Amino acid sequence: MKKLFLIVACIPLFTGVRAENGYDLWMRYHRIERASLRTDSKRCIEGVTVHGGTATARIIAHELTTGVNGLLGTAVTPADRIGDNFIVAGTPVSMPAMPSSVKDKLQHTGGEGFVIESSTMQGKHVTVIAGNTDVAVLYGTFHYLRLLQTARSIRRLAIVSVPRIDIRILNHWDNVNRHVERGYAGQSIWDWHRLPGYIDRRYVDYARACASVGINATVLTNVNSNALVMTAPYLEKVAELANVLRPYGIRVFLTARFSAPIEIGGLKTADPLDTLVQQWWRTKADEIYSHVPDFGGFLVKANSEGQPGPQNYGRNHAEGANMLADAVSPHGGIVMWRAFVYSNETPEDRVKQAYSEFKPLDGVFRKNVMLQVKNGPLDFQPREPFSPLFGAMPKTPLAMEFQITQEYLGQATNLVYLAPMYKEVLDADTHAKGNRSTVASVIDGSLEGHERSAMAGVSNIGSDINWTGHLFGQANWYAFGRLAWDHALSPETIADEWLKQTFTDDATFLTKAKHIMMASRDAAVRYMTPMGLHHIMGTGHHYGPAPWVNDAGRADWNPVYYHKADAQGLGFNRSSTGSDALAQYAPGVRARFEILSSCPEEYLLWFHHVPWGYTMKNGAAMWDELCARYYSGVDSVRSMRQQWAALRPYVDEERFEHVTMLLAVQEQEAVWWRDACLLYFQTFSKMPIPVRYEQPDRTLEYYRSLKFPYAPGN
Ligand code: GCW
Repeated sequence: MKKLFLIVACIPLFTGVRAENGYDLWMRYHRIERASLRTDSKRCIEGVTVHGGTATARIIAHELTTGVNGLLGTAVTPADRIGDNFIVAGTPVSMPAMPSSVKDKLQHTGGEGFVIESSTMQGKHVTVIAGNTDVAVLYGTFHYLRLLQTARSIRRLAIVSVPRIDIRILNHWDNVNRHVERGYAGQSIWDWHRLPGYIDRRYVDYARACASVGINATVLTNVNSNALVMTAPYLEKVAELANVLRPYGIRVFLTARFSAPIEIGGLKTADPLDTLVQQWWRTKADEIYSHVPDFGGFLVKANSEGQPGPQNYGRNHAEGANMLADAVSPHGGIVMWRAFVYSNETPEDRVKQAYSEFKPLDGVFRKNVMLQVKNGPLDFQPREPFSPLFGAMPKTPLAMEFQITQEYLGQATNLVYLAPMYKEVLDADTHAKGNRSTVASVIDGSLEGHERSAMAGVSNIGSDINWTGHLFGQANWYAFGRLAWDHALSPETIADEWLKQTFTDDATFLTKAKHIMMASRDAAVRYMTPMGLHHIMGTGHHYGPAPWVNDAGRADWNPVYYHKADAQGLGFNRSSTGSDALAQYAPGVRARFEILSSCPEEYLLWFHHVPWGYTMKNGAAMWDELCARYYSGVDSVRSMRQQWAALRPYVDEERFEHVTMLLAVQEQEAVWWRDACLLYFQTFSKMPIPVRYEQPDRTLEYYRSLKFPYAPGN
């Protein structure tokens, strides 16, 4: 007994910081460390009044008081009347006494934007949190709490914030059996078996977390879909989830299996031009809306990787999408049709196929169809150029699809902060309408004046206690939401916010931890796929390197298809002398990449087949530069480990050890990537790994023999 007490008593002494398992995400609401700031903030928050009687208003009152009391160590309870130094929250309807300056600003904030203003109301000094809807007020509330949590002064506030993207949506690749495709954080959080009766507390915490960063929609099911979810018993479960998410402003979408009319409808065909099929979908949509009146609509993966679709009946993607769009349009629903389409039968360079398929369909989709395009033309690689569809379909609203789960970016064993990658794509210039037609301006609708805009993120959320497997995976969920709300935010700012809320606002900690995060994506590119290499991961599970694989079920699932290593050199020639994928881009973009000597080196092997001895900009031979980058990638991970080790005094033991262990795994994996790839490419280059580097201590045969039959997410 005594012994046990001793051990328990020792733990807090270890760091002086209380143990945490990561479940609370960035919403921990721990007491603000700096006493002066706490005192200062307390003066501005003597009470809280939330107007309105809706479920959302109750959530606001609860969140605000829990947050404030936790952060300031106070015991404020929601009051009916306002007083001096109160926070007052509401809409122009629920709070008619709202100051006119705030009301004026709300003219321009739409249904989701908010205003936070230090003002006077009924003769009292107050901070007003206002929006045109309760959900907008909720977003304002979370923003206010973020200010407190990130140690900003709340004394004189004048904030107006409006989301730049309308639909900010998570895509769960969650199967109804709870297996998550490309999920590395346990099982699906949707416990279908116990729904609708049992409401897991996680659903509420998921909703809170999403709303706190402005995510307003979610697709519950995998794009490789199962028609079962559209049957009556499952729709009852979906309805329950929608009921939990609704007060947090989150609309539910489902994936629609194109062959559902056959599988669950008993029809002989799913031909989109068949009137019985059309009728079946209309009736199905009516049924779904009877369960979920604000149902968002369907996300569809069709005629891709074995999924059924309109082409099974000789129809095109627009005919398929429009049929579903007609079914949901009476209810205000939309269809998000994915452009991730490529075919085994087509010998065309895989990265060209989506454009070839969809570009001719520009202008023929219904108004309530959006085309959802992955950030790059291939498949969520560590670095890809932006998809040529961005800027090429002016008449069709294009939604961005980012991947948050790190399928090709170290899964849940590697710390890789993705905001710099998202940002790189968003800031890329498509040259669609002269200069500065960024991808961001395409997807936020501003370039072509589209009314509807969307950004989707393939979720990295699972049943693990810390939600995302790797604690730093939380930062990617966070960053996705923040960028979907405002793509002008910088990755540094977002990292800073996340770190402060997740750990501490200590300046030394922040500088070092931010440094780790900001360097991490570039490091991953270097130890996995430097200079434009791509898709050389293990086949199927995509875990680790396997550039040698050449026996996958279809040509374009083989790494050798992508790197094209031979005695002459390395890389995929996509210039006009090769597959000419560059012809799918605007001339300004094409010019940037077409000529080998001027092509930015981070994309070199994406666009060119480059001789091993080719002289790089720094004078090194291509092979030597390849070695240099692989080695520097590993060095970066080693440096990340060292930097993290120095942060022990700032982090509780549980989370500190979690990250420490995973960084050690990351280093091993980085070395594995480096050595396996270089040993393999060396069989073509026949050039030595420069002696100044530590030499691989395993053979290529060893690396080739590694098998991972139970790698997660597959
Ligand atoms: O990245 C690939 C994944 C598949 C996924 C597919 C897609 C859901 O390896 O698992 O399927 O993309 O985006 O449809």
